Amino acid sequence: SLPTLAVVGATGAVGTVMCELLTGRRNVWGEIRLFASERSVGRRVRCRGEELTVRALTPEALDGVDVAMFDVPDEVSARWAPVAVERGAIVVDNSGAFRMERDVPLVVTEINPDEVRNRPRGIIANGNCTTLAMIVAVAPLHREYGLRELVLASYQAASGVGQGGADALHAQLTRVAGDRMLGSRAGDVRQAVGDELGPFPAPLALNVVPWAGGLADDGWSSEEMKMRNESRKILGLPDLKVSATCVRVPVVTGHSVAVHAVFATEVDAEEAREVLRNAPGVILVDDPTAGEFPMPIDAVGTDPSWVGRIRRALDDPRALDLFITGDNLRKGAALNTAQIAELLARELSRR
Ligand code: 2RA
Repeated sequence: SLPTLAVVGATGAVGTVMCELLTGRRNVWGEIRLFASERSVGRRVRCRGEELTVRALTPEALDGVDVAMFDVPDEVSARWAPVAVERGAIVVDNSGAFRMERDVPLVVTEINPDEVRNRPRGIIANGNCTTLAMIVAVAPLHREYGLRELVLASYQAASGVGQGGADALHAQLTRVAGDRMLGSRAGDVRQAVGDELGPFPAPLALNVVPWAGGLADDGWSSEEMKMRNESRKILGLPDLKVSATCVRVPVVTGHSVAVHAVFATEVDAEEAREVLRNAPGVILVDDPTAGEFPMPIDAVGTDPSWVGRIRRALDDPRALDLFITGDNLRKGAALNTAQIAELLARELSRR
């Protein structure tokens, strides 16, 4: 019989995309159970052509679950993932709670799928959405040239912080619409946006905000630390040099990253394009004169990482500059989680 799947956090931004994905992908699941926080319990949600009732998370409700996907805040995963494991499930966790733990593999299905078997705690972690979009395209270049250093700048969408982020951006855009003078005087956008900041530290409409996540050490943001630490772990390069600047931009969905990647050997832009053309999970969009480059408005709702603007650095024959965009709710979250879970479903049905 097919394994039973639980989706914990089924009504959030990522959970909603997860239900869409489960509807569209090849079905490998028996029963699907949806869980969410108290205020969504009882809601009817369509998933895989069925109308499912959202349940409250209790230890007993997890009995009989084979694979549990968690798309919830860190503290909810930290508390409930071990409960799901106790009840017999393998957990695929999309939060940051376990990613850097030594005995929890951090899996990107195009890069290190075999790591799913290395799960002494019964937990497998999914990467942060900004890291994921970028790493899917950087890994094949690493295999070709041997990565030494990454200098990154992110352009992150509002939905990266969940549905509340996307809602706040839309509300702000309504407040600033129509006034053609807005943005030409210091403070005028702040005034127009008023108290509609949502989860952001400053207005996002008509602005860019060089801050994502919380404060880590020495002025770095937690998001910048995640890009560094997760890239190292996924690629198996503990000494990789990584410097990231994470920036929130007024985009609803689709995280982009400008990448300066330094390698061990000389690189060639056309050869790099060929590598990326053949890489799984990547789509090459690199014809600037035809207006073709990776952009969130095109990448949203799609599975691959879009890669373009590939250039060899003018001052370093071992370095490439490129631009990557990926749907932060798909490969950045729900899709990679679903892909990991499907590897587990295959393993379970072989038993
Ligand atoms: C963000 N990557 O965009 C983070 C968290 N999912 O805010």
